[in-house]
Amino acid sequence: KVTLTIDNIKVEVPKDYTILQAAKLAGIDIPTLCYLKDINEIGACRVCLVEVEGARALQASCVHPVAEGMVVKTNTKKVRDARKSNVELILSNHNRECLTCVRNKNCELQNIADELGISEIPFEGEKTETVIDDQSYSIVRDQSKCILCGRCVNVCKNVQGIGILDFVNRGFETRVAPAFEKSMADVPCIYCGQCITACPVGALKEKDDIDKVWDVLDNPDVHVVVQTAPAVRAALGEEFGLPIGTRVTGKMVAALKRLGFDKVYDTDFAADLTIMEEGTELLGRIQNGGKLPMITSCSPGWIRFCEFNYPEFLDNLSTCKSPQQMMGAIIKSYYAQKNDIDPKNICVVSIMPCTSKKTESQRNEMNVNGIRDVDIVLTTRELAKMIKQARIKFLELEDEKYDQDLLGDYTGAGVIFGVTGGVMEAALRTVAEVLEGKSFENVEYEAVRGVEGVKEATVVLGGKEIKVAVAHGTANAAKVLDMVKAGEKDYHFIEVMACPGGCVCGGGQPHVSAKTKMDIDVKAERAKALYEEDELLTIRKSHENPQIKKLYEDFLGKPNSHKAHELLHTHYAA
Ligand code: HC1
Ligand code: SF4
Repeated sequence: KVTLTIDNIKVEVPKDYTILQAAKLAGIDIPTLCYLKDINEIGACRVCLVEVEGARALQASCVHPVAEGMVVKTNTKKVRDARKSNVELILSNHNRECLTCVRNKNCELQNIADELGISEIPFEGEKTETVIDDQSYSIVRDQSKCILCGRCVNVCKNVQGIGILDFVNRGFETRVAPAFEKSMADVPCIYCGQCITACPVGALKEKDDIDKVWDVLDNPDVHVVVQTAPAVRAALGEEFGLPIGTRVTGKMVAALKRLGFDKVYDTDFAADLTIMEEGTELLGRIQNGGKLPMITSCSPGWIRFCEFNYPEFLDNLSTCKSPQQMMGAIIKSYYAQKNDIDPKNICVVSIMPCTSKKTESQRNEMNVNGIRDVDIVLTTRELAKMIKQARIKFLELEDEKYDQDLLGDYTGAGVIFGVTGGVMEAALRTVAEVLEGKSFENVEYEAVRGVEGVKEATVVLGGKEIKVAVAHGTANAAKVLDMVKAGEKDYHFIEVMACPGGCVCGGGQPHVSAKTKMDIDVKAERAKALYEEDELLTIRKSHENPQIKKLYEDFLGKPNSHKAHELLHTHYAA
C-alpha cells in the first residue's frame, strides 16, 4: 500500500494503482476519453491530465502509477486549460455533424466537450476526408468521426484475439482501419461488434435496417412476424433510462405489438428447439463414436472465427442452425402451413443483441428451398430507435405477453441462452434426464455460470463422465481450442460465445459509457436479469416445452429426423 494526497485528500491505495484509480477511490472524478477499463489504458488522448508535484509536465492519470507521498492536483487552471485544448484539438479535426450522428446525446466526446465548457473551436484544422465503409451487412465505419483513441483496436486485438482494426499510416494521415484500408467486408472480421461497443463516438456503428422494417410494417400484403433474442430483454430498458440489468420482457412485447407486428414470438422457443436437436446430436456423437468435442454453433461471430482461424475444427461444430435461424425456418414452414399463409408473404424480423446476426441471416445456407429463414435483423439499439420514432412511451407501457399460439411457449433453459454458460446449462438439463431416464429437481449448474473467461466442469451422466468447457470472447475460445489441439484436454462438449459475457454484452446492445464501465460489471448485471427470468418460469427444461413436443408430434417427427435436418441444420465453409 502507498499513501498519496489528491486535491488535499489523503488516500491509501495498493501500490500498483494508477492515479486515476486512486482518485476514484477518493471519490474524485477525473475525465477520460480514450481510457476503457482493462482494455485501453494507453494515455493517448491526454484528457485525464493532472498535476503531479515535482513533475515538469502534466501527467496522464490513467497510466501514471501512484507513489508514496505523491501530491496530485486534478482541478487547477493549468489542468483545465490543457484538457480543454486537447479536446479542442480533437474537435478541430472531427466531423461535427452531431445532429445527424447515430451517437448524438450518447457520445463520449460530445459529453466531455460539454463538461469542459467548450462552446467554440478556436481553430479549424485540416479535416480527415469522409470515407464511409458500409459494404458489410453488419458494420459501418466512418473515418471522419474517428478520434484515434484506439479503443476498438485493443478490444479487437486483445479481447477478441483478432486484430482487424489497427493504426495505419503516420502523422496527419494516421487512420484506424483494417490493413491496407480494406473494407470490413473483405477482411476476416467476425462482425461481433465489440469494436462498436468500445467506440466512444459515431465512427463505428451497425448497418441501419430500420427503414426496411417500417416498409414491411406499412405493407398490408406482408405478414410480419418478429422474434426477440433472449438477451434483448436484459438491456433494452437502458435506452429508456432504466438501470443496467433491468428486465423489460413485458414492456418490450407491448412495444412490439404497438409497432404493428402481426405476431410477436420469443427466440427462446427456438432455443428450446436447438437443445432438442443439439442434445440429440451430442448423444449420437458420444454413443456412435462421432467427432468430439462437439462445439456449439449458435453464435455467428464464433462460426466465422472458426471458419477463418480454426478450419480443422469445422467438423466439431454442431450442425444445428442458431435459434434465430431455426425460428425463421419454423415460421416459414410449420407456422405458415398451420395458418395457411404463403411463406413468400411472410417477413421474419429478428431483434438481436448482435451485429453478426445480420450477416448470419444473409448467409447462402440460411434458407429452405430458396426462402430465407430470416429477412431483417435489428439490434437492440435499433429497436429502441424505432420505439422512439413511434413516440411510444416505453416506461409507461403495461406488460404484455408474447403471442401464445404454436410457437409461444418457452422455458428457463431458452432464456439463459443469452448469457455465457447458458447454452451448456440448458443442454445439460435435458441431456442429463435423457441419459438418466429420470427427472431432476436441481437444474442449476453453477460450475458453468459466472464471468470467468474459460469455465470447465465434469458431470457424471448415466454412469459416464461428460467433460465440458465454456468460453466467451474469441480469444478465450482460441485458448480452449489450442489446448484441445495440443491434446491437453479431451472435452465432450464446448460452448463458445463470440462476445465476452455472451449475448448480453453483444455488439448490438445499448452503449454503456467508459465511466459507467468503471463502476459496474455490465456482464454480471445483465446476466442476473436472465437468471431471474429462468427462476420465475415454471418450466425450465427445453424437452418439457409443450409446444416443442407438439411441433415434433405434428410436423418434425423426431429430433434429428430427415425433416429436422432439412429445416434446422446447416454446414460450414472452410
Ligand atoms: Fe444470442 Fe442465441 S443466445 S446467439 O447470444 O443462441 O444474438 O440473446 O438470440 O440465435 O436463442 C444472440 C442472444 C440469440 C441465437 C438464442
Ligand atoms: Fe474486430 Fe469484432 Fe470489430 Fe470485426 S466486429 S473489427 S472482429 S471487434
